[in-house]
Amino acid sequence: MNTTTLRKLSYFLSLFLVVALISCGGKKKEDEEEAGEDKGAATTGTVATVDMANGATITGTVKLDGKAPENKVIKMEADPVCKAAHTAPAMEDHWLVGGAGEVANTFVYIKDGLGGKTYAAPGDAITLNQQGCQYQPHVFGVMVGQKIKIQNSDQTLHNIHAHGDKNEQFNEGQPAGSPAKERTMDKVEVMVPIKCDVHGWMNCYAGVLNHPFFAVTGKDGKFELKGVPPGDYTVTAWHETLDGKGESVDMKVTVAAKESKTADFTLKPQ
Ligand SMILES: [Cu+2]
Repeated sequence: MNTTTLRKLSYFLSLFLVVALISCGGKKKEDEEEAGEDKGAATTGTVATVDMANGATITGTVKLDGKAPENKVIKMEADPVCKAAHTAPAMEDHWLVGGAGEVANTFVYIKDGLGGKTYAAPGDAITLNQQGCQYQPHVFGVMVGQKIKIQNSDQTLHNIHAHGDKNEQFNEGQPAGSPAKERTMDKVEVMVPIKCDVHGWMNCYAGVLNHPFFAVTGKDGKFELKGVPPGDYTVTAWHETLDGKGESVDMKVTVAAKESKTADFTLKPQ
């Protein structure tokens, strides 16, 4: 082989290598894109199920640091039916605090860390009752698409007005004796205030999530989140007295499969 032939061979070999490298690079990129699509489908396009057998449990108590502000008596004279429904004076229910500072009606939920997973709503409805011209429950969680069954147990007219920012508002009268209404909310929103336009003191809150890892503390201040997938989370405690003040209390919690972790929250009286 003479020098010219060698040069030509070397040129074609280089060209071949460049083409081969480009092809490999392109293939790698395609593979990455496909993997990305698959990952996306796994985290955002599919509906996850709760694995109770392998999931972790996060439990805790919400306590108040300080003395609870006193609830005021609700003046129900404007509607004799409401007043007659109470043998003792009806009290506001902004603060339900136990002897050791346990705070009820705190909405505790996973705010971040589920990687965009969504979960199917349960078939069972959440019942929101209007009784004695107060809402029962005062704070509740509901999943996106889950039915909220709204009952009027009072012999008077109520008007349910949901003041969501992201969810469509609804504003409907419900006369005494009328059947329960069923409504759903279709956007994640913590919290949606619900009020009665007839009785100005009536208010409650719905926490709307696309996953089931939420709870409302009872009178013992306790909550439990079960079946939580292993991961790093922001768990948040919301209380109505913090609402509108730009605050809720966040806590970082990491859980492994089947692990039990404690996350105790302390609220400051507002
Ligand atoms: Cu009312």
